[in-house]
Amino acid sequence: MKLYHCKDARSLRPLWALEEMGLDYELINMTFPPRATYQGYLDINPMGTVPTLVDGETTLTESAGMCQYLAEKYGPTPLGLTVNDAGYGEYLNWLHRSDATLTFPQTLVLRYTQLEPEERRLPQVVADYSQWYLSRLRSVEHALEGNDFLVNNTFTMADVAVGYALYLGRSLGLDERYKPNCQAYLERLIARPAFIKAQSL
Ligand SMILES: N[C@@H](CCC(=O)N[C@@H](CS)C(=O)NCC(=O)O)C(=O)O
Repeated sequence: MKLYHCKDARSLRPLWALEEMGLDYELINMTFPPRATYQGYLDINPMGTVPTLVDGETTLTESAGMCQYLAEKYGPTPLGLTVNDAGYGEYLNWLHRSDATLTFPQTLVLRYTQLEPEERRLPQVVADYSQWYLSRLRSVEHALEGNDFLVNNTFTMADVAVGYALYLGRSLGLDERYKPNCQAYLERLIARPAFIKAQSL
């Protein structure tokens, strides 16, 4: 398996998942944005986004989908729930929410605070989408009431996927506005040896 990665990008999700599962992989470390810096990347992933996971004939370009794929293809593992498990629906909901709802607004914050040149920065977009993200985070705060993890109070790929969204928020300075359950959850997740290893690569 080959994982195309940029430091601290969404590729940290599958990289962390690979480390949690103890799987073998080849890591291709690229400079962001790889469509401009890594020759031939658009042939591997025509969108030019990070991550890309290539496993034999299979190519995935969605980070939360990769976490699910790894658990299902290379499990069984307690990190992945399957259709007959209690909490399966919630688990899928978190996996999808992690990117579609929680990371998406942060990409606007990142773009209009850091990636665009000064003259194209948009403080109103930053303020609106920071608030958007923090409002959606209420779902996480609520799920963690009395729980250490999101589903069945057991660490799963849902925590990898959602945990990365919280970690990204920290890099944007949004964690100062996290509520106590989210703050403690993020600390718990980033103290895991597999996270520490993945983040260091
Ligand atoms: N939904 C995709 C989004 C991938 C994505 O947009 N990645 C960002 C980096 S974290 C990226 O490649 N941005 C550069 C671009 O869109 O050109 C996923 O979860 O993997």
